[in-house]
Amino acid sequence: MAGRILAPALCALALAFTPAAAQAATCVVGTGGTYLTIGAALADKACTDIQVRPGSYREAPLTLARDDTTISATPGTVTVLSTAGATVLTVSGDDDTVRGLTIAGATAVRITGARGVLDRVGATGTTTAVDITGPAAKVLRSLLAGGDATSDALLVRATGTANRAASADSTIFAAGASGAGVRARSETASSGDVAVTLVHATIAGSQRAALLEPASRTDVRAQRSIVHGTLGGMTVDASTDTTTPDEQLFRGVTGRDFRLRADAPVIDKGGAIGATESDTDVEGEQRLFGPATDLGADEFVNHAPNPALAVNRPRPRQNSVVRFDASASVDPEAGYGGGLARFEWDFGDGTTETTTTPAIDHSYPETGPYAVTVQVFDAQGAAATSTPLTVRVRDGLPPTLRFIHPHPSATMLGSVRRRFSGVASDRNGIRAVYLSLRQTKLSNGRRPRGRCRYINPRTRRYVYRSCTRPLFFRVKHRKGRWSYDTRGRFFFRPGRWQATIKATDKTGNHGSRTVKFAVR
Ligand SMILES: [Ca+2]
Ligand SMILES: [Ca+2]
Ligand SMILES: [Ca+2]
Repeated sequence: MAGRILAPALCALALAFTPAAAQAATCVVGTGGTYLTIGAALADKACTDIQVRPGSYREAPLTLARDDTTISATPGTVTVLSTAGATVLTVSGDDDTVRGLTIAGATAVRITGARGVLDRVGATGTTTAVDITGPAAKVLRSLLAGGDATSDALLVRATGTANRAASADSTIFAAGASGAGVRARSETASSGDVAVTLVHATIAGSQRAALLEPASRTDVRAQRSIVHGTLGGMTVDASTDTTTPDEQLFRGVTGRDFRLRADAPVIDKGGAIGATESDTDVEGEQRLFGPATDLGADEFVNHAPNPALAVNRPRPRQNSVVRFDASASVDPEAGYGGGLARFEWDFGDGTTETTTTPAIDHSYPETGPYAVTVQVFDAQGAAATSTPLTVRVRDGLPPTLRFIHPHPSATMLGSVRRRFSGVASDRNGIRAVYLSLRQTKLSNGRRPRGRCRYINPRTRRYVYRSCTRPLFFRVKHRKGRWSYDTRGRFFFRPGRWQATIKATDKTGNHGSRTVKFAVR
C-alpha cells in the first residue's frame, strides 16, 4: 500500500473551493483520511498541512522538500518506521515543522533545509536520532534517543563553509550508553563553525553528554539543564545540574524514563521562563509549575491524590468502634517520589483527627447520621477531599433498669402477697422485660438441694436448676415501668434471694439488674 494515493482528486477538488490561494491545504493521512501513507501526502504538492491520524506507518524514505509545510500528529499516537534507507524523514524545505510524530530508524530525522522545527517529536536512531546540517534548526519538547549502544542523540554538522547554529528547548537527549547526547561537528578543515544552544535540556543515559569535533570550531552550551556524562568540551553554566545521581532525579533510570521524580532536587531550580522559551515541557505540560521552572526538559507537575474512603460498619451502634479506611486512595506520583503522606479526618460529629496511616478507629457517643470525609495529602502537599460517606449511628445504649420493689438488701416476710416493680426505659423503646426470682441460700446457709430454687409463675411452684442458668419469665411493662405480682399469697422460703430483671431494646441492646434480698 506504500505510496498509494486513495483519492487525490478529492484533495484537488477541495482546493478548488478554497478562496485564498495562500491558505494552507490540509491533507489527512490514515484511516478515514485522503491518503493512506505520509509519502502519498508529501507527493501531493498541494498539501502544506499534513495531519496524520493515529497508527503505525511503514514508509519508504520520506522527503519533505516544500517550504512552510507542517506534518503533525497527536503526540504519542503515530509511529513512523522506514521500509528501506538510512533516514526515515529528510526535511529539505525551509521553515518546515514536524510535530507530534514518533519516528525510528537508522537516522530518524535529517534536517537539511533552513529553520526546520521538530516539536514534540520522539526520534530514535541507531546511528543518530536527529541529524542537522541545515541552518537555524530548532528542537522543541522532543525526545531524542539512541537506538543502539553507540548511537548519538543529536548531531549538528557544518558540511560547507557556512556556519551552523541549532537550538533545543525542553528536550531529552538519551543517547546509547557509549554514544553522545549532543555531537557538534565541523566536517573538514574548511567547514564552518557549529554552535548548539540548549535550554531546559536533559542529557542522560550515555557516557558522553557532548562531543565537540573539533572543540576549536564547535560550541555547545546549556543552561537550566541536567547534563550527565562527560562534557567533552561543552559549556554548562552554574544553573545546570551535572552531579546529582540519576536515581535521585529520574523516574526510571533502567527504563530510560528521564522525566523527573516528585522529590528530585532540581525541581523549582530553573527560575522563570525566558521570553523566547517554551512555555510547555517535554510532555506538553505547563513549563512553570510551582514557584519556578525545573531544571531539564521535564517540568514536574504534581497531581493531587484520588481519595477513597470506606467504613467497615455504615450503621454502627453508639460507642461501638467504627473503622474508617482510606487505604484505597492513590497518588499518581506514588511510584516516583510522591505518595500519600497525611490524612485529615472529619468524622462529622465536630471532631477531626490527622494521621499518617490510612485507617483510623472512631466511635460516636450519640445516635444520628454523620457525614464523614477524609482529606488526603501527598508528599508534595497537594490534597483532595473524599466525597462524604454517611454513617448512621444507631442506639447503642442498654435500657435503663432499676428496682423499686424490693429495695436492695431489703428483708421481707415470706408469706405475703408480693409486688416486684421498677423502671425499664429506653430512648428507642423496649421489646420485653423479664424477671427471675431465685433463692440462692437457705436460712442455714446451704443451697436448696445444692442448686438454686426458682419461682415458676405459671405453675406457682418452685423449680430447681443451676444457679448459672436462671429461669426468666416475662413481666408487664408499660410506660417505662415494669411489675410482677405474685397474685395472692406465695410463700417465699426463708433465706437469701435474688431478683434479676433483664430487658432488650428495639435495636437489640441488652441490660440487666439484680437485687439481693432476704426472707425471714
Ligand atoms: Ca517547577
Ligand atoms: Ca512534566
Ligand atoms: Ca501527587
